Amino acid sequence: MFRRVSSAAAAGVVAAAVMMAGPASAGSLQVVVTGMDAFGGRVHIGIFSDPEAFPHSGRIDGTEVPVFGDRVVAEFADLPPGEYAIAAYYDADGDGEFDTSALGLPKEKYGFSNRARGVLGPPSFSEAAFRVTEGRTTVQVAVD
Ligand SMILES: [Ca+2]
Repeated sequence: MFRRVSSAAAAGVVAAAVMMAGPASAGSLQVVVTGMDAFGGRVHIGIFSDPEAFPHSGRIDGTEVPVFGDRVVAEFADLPPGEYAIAAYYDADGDGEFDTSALGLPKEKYGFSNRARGVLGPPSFSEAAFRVTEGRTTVQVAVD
């Protein structure tokens, strides 16, 4: 009986500590994108958390990084811990669009977290998903 009371009290202390931590409980995410084969253009990186919408909509954060070499690095701060997936593409001609052929086939390089590759379409969220925890998480994405 005493044991039960003390563990409940301990849980209360932990809960209070977590609540007081506030923004410190958020994670940061470093995304490293590789596979660009030219100088110029921009890498577009999108972060998703909605399994139903990925990767067509529901982008919760994202950025564009100019390409001056074979890799770019982007940092995202204040992400609540949880599951995320990344979609990235290399906008080689810098027109702000992911270029596709008349048949809808990609003409520019793209990639997802976990090196996920869909068959006849993008991968599912679960195939590309990774976990962000408190502290820093680094994820690599190769465009191809
Ligand atoms: Ca383009």
